[in-house]
Amino acid sequence: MSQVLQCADRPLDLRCPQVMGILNVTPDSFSDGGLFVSVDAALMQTRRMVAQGAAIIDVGGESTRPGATAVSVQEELDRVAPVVEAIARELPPVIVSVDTSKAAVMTEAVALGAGLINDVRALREPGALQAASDAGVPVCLMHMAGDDPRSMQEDPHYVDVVDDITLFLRGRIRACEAAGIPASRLLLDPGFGFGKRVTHNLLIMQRLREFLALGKPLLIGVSRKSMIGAVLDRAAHERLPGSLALATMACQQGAQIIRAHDVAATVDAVKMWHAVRTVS
Ligand code: 7PM
Repeated sequence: MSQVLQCADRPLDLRCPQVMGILNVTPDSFSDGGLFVSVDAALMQTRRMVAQGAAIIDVGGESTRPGATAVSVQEELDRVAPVVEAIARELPPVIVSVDTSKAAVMTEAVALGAGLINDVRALREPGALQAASDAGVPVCLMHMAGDDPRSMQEDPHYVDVVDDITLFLRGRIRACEAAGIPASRLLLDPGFGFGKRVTHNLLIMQRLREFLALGKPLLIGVSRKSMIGAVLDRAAHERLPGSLALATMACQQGAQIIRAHDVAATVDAVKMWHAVRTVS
């Protein structure tokens, strides 16, 4: 596994864990009446996350919330494209990740400077494999039970949750390789919360190191997720300590990218873990 991942023109050092800051560009987070996304507000939040140590900014225009309504290609492009372009232009060396499942959004975002594709559907939408292959940037393949966030939590069932996710990811790695995406360009993510019960999520964290057998860098998203709410009985805004505990456990088991809302606190946790890891 290479220690530096080339994300378009920007290198990502994976010798120590890196933090990916979450930037939602759905109109409910940054809008003036719910119709458009404010590029200024997005840039302001991005500058703060970069100053706090985020190496990657994950720009997402489709809400993957269970029960959320689907977004058209044009609407997602309208939300994401101006923000991707502005960040890539104004804030190098941060890497822009585009959180999308749509081929056209991948193509356009990478043309505007995105250096990473983050797809919660692992390139299963029409044209996505080819678009990602042509884009030439790294891709994070995430596991989701089924392919629709609206129904994924209805009755999640696994024989063995870690083995089943491993099998799924292995299949998607093969599909990527068949589409001409080099093995060195893939990242994997077990998809905490995406079609999993609380016990499934806890088991995935308990056994996270098993995914290293697939030979790819691991990206982990646990920030403020409902598994923390369920264990601790905390509302979303009270889940930072739980998020940091899980982020640290993920680092300890070899995860290399931590996707987080609270960048400053997550960077501190990761740095503390790394200091202990490397002292001699
Ligand atoms: C509602 C429910 C809002 C869930 C937002 C979410 C991941 C991701 C998301 C992840 C990767 C969230 C999720 N989660 N991409 N996108 N891995 N690669 O909590 O775990 O941010 S959206």
